[in-house]
Amino acid sequence: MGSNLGKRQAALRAAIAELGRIPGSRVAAVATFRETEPVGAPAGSEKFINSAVVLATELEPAELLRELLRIERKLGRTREAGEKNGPRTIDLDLLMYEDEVRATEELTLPHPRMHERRFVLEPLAEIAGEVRHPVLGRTVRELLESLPH
Ligand code: PH2
Ligand code: MG
Ligand code: MG
Repeated sequence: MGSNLGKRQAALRAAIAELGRIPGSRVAAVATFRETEPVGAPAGSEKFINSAVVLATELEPAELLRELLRIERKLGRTREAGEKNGPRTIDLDLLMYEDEVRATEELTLPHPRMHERRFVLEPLAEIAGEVRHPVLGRTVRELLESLPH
């Protein structure tokens, strides 16, 4: 999860509360909030606050994704046409779902860029360091340790 627009910490806290209200779901772990430099975002973008959560859920991946998009909208996320990586009040990305591997138009699992992003791997390692990436065959901790410095 990330935010680089408006009240960033409040947006993350509100998102965590909403995640816990998804039917059949429970927030099992929350990583420390970290301020991070924007990666691949338009020049002059504000810093992000990033975190990650482990969600225990009975929902299927596609159902869960719909809930994440609903929460993004509820918390004021807008998507400007043609504006890739524009500033966002809240971004909720589904990184991994058990050992699920898929690439459909609506959802790619694991998240295709998670293994190259420190702002993802650092919080994730804190709460799910021993979870193994089902395509790369390495744990989150190993992926973090192999990032270039
Ligand atoms: N999200 C992006 C693009 N760049 N940079 C940081 N630091 N944190 C993010 O969450 C982030 C980003 C696309 O979603
Ligand atoms: Mg994202
Ligand atoms: Mg997103």
